[in-house]
Amino acid sequence: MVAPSAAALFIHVVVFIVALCLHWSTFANADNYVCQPNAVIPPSPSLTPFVDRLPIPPWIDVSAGRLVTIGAYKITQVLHRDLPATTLYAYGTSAATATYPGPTLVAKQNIPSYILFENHITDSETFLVTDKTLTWANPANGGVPIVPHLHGAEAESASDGHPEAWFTASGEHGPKFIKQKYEYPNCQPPTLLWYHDHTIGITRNNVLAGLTGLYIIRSTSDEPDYLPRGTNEIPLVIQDKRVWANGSINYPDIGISPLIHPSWCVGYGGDVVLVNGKIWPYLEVYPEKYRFRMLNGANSRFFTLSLSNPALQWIQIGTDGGFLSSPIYLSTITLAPANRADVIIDFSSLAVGSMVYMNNSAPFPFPDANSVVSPPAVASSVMAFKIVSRPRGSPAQFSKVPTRLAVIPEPRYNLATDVYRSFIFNNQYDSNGYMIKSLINSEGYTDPLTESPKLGTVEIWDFINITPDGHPIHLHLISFLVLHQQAFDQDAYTGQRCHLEVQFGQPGSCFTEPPRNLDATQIGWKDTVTVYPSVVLRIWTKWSPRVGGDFPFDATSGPGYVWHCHVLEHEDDEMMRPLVVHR
Ligand SMILES: *[C@@H]1O[C@H](CO)[C@@H](O)[C@H](O)[C@H]1NC(C)=O
Ligand SMILES: *[C@@H]1O[C@H](CO)[C@@H](O)[C@H](O)[C@H]1NC(C)=O
Ligand SMILES: [Cu+2]
Repeated sequence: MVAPSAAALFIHVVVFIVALCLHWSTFANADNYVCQPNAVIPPSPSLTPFVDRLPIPPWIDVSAGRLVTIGAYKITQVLHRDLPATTLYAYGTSAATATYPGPTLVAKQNIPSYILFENHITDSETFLVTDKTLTWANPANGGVPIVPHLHGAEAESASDGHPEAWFTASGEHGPKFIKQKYEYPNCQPPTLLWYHDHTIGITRNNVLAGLTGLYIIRSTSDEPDYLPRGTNEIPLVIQDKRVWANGSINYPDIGISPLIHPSWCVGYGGDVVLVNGKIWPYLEVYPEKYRFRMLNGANSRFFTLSLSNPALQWIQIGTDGGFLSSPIYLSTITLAPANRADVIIDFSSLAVGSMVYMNNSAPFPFPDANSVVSPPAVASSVMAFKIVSRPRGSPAQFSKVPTRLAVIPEPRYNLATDVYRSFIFNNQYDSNGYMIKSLINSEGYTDPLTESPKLGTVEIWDFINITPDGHPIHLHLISFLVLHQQAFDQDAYTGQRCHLEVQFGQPGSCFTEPPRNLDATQIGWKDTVTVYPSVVLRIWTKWSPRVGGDFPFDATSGPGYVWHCHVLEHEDDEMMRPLVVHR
């Protein structure tokens, strides 16, 4: 590891001291989590798993250059055979066809798509309680403000779904609103993106209510044509919820520190897992290869996914930002909120009639479940696969696992000349020791802009996590590469008995290990990466398009971008910072 520049060191030390001043005495009850003991969140009714067929959201081709209109509607949808219909907010082309998750929008590389987003939700306020003590949209005329963000897209900021670019059904706009007709140039490698609501202070409500959908960029040049396709390419939107017996979503309405934030909770742990909007569904598959385009669309929950048949492995071919350089074979895949995985499962050795279960073993909260959560937010089942034979006369699909996929460049940088920034993730606690905020260098969304990278330059960012939680950090506009992570002694660091500027092995270093090799969740192009507690994670950013050259839009114009934690409860309570690029 190369030592940071003198200027960077100076900034780092200042930040360190500020963080200590505010938070020195506040680590006591760090693991009092979610909404305990102030609110008891009852479990969902007991439901039989694997009785509903996996729905496939409608596909909409957005590559024809025509304007596609996607509205947000209030709908009801049956989430499980034995539950009454649930009230949701959902995207679709009409009230009658809106679905949770919304339609999968399919774009072609280098062909712009034009989406007009509309808000048809006429409720006077969201049906999941709004915590009005947070920084939030707060429309003067009421209503449910929405603003869709296409996660992972290289897009102009006026089309990026800035948190303050919201709009209501009655036509009221947030202060950063420019337009509702968004343009996505799709000038980036083929991958799975997703669109979801991003409204300031109520993103967690709107996403849990159903405002989520997938967006695929396809490429004829950069994507092998022999991958599993058609009926053998299946999108999987994985989310957790808690439901009442009447079908309604159970989201706590009393917060962990109600005198400060009446209903805000530090996380949301559901006890049922939905895939494509059904609780514990099943999918019939032929004994062939399948390509699954998986998204963790949960508010807070991480998933560590495994397959119950030991003959099967995950063959991961892609991550958030597109293809890996070559496939990796894994027994588990961990997805933080907002992470995607492009995987192949080869069912061809399995007998017709057999079942395969997709299970989850990630702790909640992540990565340390030793917190007070009642009842335990266990969600170990995800979905099932039933092997069935192809109908007579229908030929098996030929497909294969590629050996080489994409060229991932070697990240080049020079800490003496490139901009270096470091960020300490710290929590704020109330006088009883209950967490009330997650912050970045003790700053939240409304604090002044500090991240303004120059177009075309490389910047090295260090994320230093002194909280008990893993934070999936998402940057808008660009994808990045992880350089490494290193564990450090959190107590010694916060007690100022050591330094992160000193390399591992040198006297006075806080590091407890040399820089680690990347794990499977860190390789390839990322737009969201998890920073574990007591870890410094270093990323390489380049503020230009992935394919090189200049952005096909003015990235410096419009309301700008944001970067934030993708635990939506954290994002909604200030773990988000403005991001504006300059020339
Ligand atoms: C569903 O049940 C919960 C818990 O009893 C209640 O708070 C909620 O109002 C009910 N929702 C509807 C739509 O009846
Ligand atoms: C996976 O899920 C299935 C179905 O719910 C269950 O029978 C099995 O025990 C689970 N396996 C593990 C390792 O948890
Ligand atoms: Cu977080």
